[in-house]
Amino acid sequence: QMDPDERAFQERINAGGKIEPKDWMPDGYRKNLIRQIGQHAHSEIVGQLPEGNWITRAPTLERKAILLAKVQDEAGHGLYLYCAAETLGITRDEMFEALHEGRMKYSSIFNYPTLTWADMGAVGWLVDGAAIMNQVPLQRTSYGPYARAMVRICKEESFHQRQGFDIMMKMCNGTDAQKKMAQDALNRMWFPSLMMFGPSDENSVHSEQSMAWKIKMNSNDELRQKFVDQTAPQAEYLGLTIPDETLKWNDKKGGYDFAEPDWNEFFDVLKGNGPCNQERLQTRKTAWEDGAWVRDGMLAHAAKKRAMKVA
Ligand code: FAQ
Repeated sequence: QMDPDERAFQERINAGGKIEPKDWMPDGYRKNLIRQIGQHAHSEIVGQLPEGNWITRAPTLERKAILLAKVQDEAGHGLYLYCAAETLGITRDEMFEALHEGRMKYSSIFNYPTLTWADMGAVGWLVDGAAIMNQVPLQRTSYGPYARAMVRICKEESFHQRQGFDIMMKMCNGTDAQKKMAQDALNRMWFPSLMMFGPSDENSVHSEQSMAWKIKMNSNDELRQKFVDQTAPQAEYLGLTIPDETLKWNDKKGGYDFAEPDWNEFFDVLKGNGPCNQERLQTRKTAWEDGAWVRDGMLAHAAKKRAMKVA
């Protein structure tokens, strides 16, 4: 028997209503949202690292300016998302602590290295492409602050995706060596990009409840299929080959058949054993420790100002 508060809450969600920070909400709704928004925020912040790696080595001034702006946008996305999570009663410090202690995750994709300039193209094209596929529906998510944060984030992500595709086009129309680099980046990024949508529906622990609460609007497999359907023709346009021999248009289902990623690899990366997990987490911890003097200084300044007001 559903509690009357919970029933009213579910009815409001079913009718397309938004839940706002001060509204009553079930404990599980709050917890699940903190988990998802917090992990999303961490992904944006950790997600700066693979591309940050190439800012100093961008091939032209224009490419450098674009990449710098893109990486800065990701910082902004992280900050709006931390704010959205804070409206649910968790502090930013608590979320950082959970990240640093391995109690909160960030997207598996950022545990892979970016080895060549073509990876900047592949990340924008595929990783931002997958992110948009997942985030456009989240603009209609039931929690108001999260839905509103998604509107601006999606606009910026579309620009990111276009800039990635533009790098790929340039490289694919370049020398043989450049085209080879583009193909190599696609080969390495393809399956990790498919993993961004999460485990298959049957192994997704949160999907059912999250979809009932409209914290999530689509299942992991639904979005993965849409991503493949969108991306396969783009690869063809670039003259690149997706590293999946089974990839084939299926007229009956109106979508592509494709190979699943290696789920053992996925769960292993989640456990911390991906190629860059340790490096990424250590970079974040070091940044936090190195920033301690700034936080201390600001707190001391605020305390001094407060004391002056009292006096
Ligand atoms: N990586 O039950 P489910 C970006 C975990 S975009 C790591 O299916 P759920 C932009 C999951 O947390 C990337 N962990 O989970 C950018 C859960 O573990 P938990 C971020 C994953 O939440 C681009 C367990 O597996 N986007 O950053 C992954 O219903 C370029 C069971 O899974 C978002 O976060 C994974 N790939 O569905 C930045 C979007 N998949 O928490 C820089 C919002 C699953 O119980 C450069 N989030 N897990 O310990 C979502 O839509 C969902 O949370 C999913 C996962 C779809 C990611």
